[in-house]
Amino acid sequence: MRLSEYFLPLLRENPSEAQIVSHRLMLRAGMIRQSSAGIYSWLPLGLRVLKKVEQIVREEQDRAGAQEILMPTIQPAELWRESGRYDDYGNEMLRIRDRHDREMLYGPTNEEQVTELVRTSIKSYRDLPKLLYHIQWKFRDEVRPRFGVIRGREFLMKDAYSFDLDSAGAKRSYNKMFAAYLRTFARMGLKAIPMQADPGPIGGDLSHEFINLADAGESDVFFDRRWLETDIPVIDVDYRCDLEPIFQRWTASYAATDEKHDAASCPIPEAELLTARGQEVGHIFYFGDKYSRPMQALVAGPDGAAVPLQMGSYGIGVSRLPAALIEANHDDAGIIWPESVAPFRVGLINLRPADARCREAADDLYAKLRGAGIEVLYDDRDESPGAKFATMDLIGLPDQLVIGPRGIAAGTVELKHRRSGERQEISAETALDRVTAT
Ligand code: 5CA
Repeated sequence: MRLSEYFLPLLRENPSEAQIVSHRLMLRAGMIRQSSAGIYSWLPLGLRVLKKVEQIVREEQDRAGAQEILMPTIQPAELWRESGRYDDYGNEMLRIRDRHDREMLYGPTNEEQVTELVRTSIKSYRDLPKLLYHIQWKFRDEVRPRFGVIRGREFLMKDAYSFDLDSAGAKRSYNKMFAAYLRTFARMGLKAIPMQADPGPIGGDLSHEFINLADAGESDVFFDRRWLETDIPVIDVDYRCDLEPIFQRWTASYAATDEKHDAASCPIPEAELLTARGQEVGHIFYFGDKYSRPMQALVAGPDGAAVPLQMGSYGIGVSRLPAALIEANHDDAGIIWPESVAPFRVGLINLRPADARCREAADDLYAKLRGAGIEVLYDDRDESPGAKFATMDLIGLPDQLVIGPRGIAAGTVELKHRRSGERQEISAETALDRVTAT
């Protein structure tokens, strides 16, 4: 993509409405634009990141055996009356009437809708277990939408739902999602610590939040100091095996959110306990028959008796993640994208587009990078070198390739690694090899 043609509305000044670094940088780097409170448009650069995040989430859901569906954003009120949540949900729910005066709502979550889907399709334990997910926009009329896409009113969520015959089966499904979440966040280079959590309005008695430690976090969290030294790798998981050891391993060190933590019953001594702020990037719940019982989602067990399905639900804040990733990956000059979610792999800068030799060399390298399947943003604009460097640092692509008259004379280009700041003068061929190697 040529920057001269790209829709990248950068902001020079720090926007006054942005209180935290990720919100500031997303606005300045032309990733998002606010439409109204807590509601955003995603511009080309931001949408690329959102899609990469979404794709990693999708691949790991698929790998765990979850099947993708797509349920509507608009739901009928009757379903929520059946579960008893229509009134409970209060002002956070956006309630709508259609032209026939039927009560509808913009879904804040989908437990009811997916339960209705399954109760009319699955009648026997032989069709279990099932794990279904979708990646769909939600609306919650939050009291305080803030921090950009971190707490939006309209936001993109991955929500998965599990259906099992009994609680042992439901725990196996819970463990699958638990392991899938460890892999998902690790692939994004994000350390998201699983913490015991309060299930809130979703319900149930077993629940974990996956928390990215960040000063700008909205939750207070309490955890064993060992977590600071523990990295969460992309673990190998065979989803056909018993995953309880993985669950045990990654919940062995104490970690709990504010609502769940109780100083009196905390199992570790105060000297080992740390407290910090965190951002919730995922939340998983086991709530048994909370929805299946009132909604009569029953299956026949092996003895022929009808029992309510055992269910869990599993959310990831897809549109919150780009911001959480920026909180964890930035410096004074701007964003530093992890490779797996970077909007482009390489930024190519032509320092002197008016110079025929520079243009020829830069066009040639641009063609070769694209030929090698590398996503590249090519700064071919007629701007000062300083402005070009600042733009590339701000938008945070993992590697920068710089072509200028001095390099042309020496037969080299400059390769700058955004995260380390390391620079090398190398031939264009070597640079091509380097960026295609990873
Ligand atoms: N039905 C369950 C799980 S599928 C559910 O709704 N869980 S949740 O309420 O915890 O939301 C799931 C995830 O969505 C959260 O972990 C968080 O990352 C994200 N999320 C929740 N509210 C917002 C919001 N207002 N803006 C952006 N992301 C949000």
